[in-house]
Amino acid sequence: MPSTRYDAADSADDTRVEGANVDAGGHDGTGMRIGIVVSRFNDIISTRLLAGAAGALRELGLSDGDVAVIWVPGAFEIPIAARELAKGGSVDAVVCLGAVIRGDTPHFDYVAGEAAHGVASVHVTTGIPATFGVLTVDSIEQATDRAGGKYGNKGAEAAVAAVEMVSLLRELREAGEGARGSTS
Ligand code: INI
Repeated sequence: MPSTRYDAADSADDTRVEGANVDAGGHDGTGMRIGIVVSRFNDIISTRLLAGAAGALRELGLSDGDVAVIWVPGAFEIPIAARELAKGGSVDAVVCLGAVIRGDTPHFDYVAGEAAHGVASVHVTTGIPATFGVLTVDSIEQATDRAGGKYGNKGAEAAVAAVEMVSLLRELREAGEGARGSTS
């Protein structure tokens, strides 16, 4: 089982900063619905990222039925699938997974850049958090190190970030509604 590099003791639930009002989401994913969009290109890496993400979501209390996995051809196609999932209303967050590995041409920059901008635009335009577990690396070795190797599993980290963001946004939205209610 790939390492998740996630330790409940480091959970954002326990975040305290002297003199600052730090609000951070929790890590209880029970009852959340999460979509995972994963690219087939470099699937030797993306399947490991997917295993890491699925394992982390299970650890955080989601049942397998609450996790939808959507495959796309490459990282370039991740944003449009993530956006459709987010707009569809069937998920609370989308975890985006893939591996873009630098070659000898500028292709890498276009694919990696569009994947990153596209995923960021999903949460900006839909209000549904979309997390970025797409590796952008120079070599297959660097990718392996980050897909369950010596630098952990970025798929698991993106899954933990998704649960944390769903929880945080719920808190912020409830607080916003409370504040509006108290002035009316
Ligand atoms: N897609 C990836 O996910 N990773 C890559 O490293 C990659 N490279 O190197 O070309 C890649 N290209 C395919 C791209 O994402 C699209 O699927 C393709 O261009 C069709 O639109």
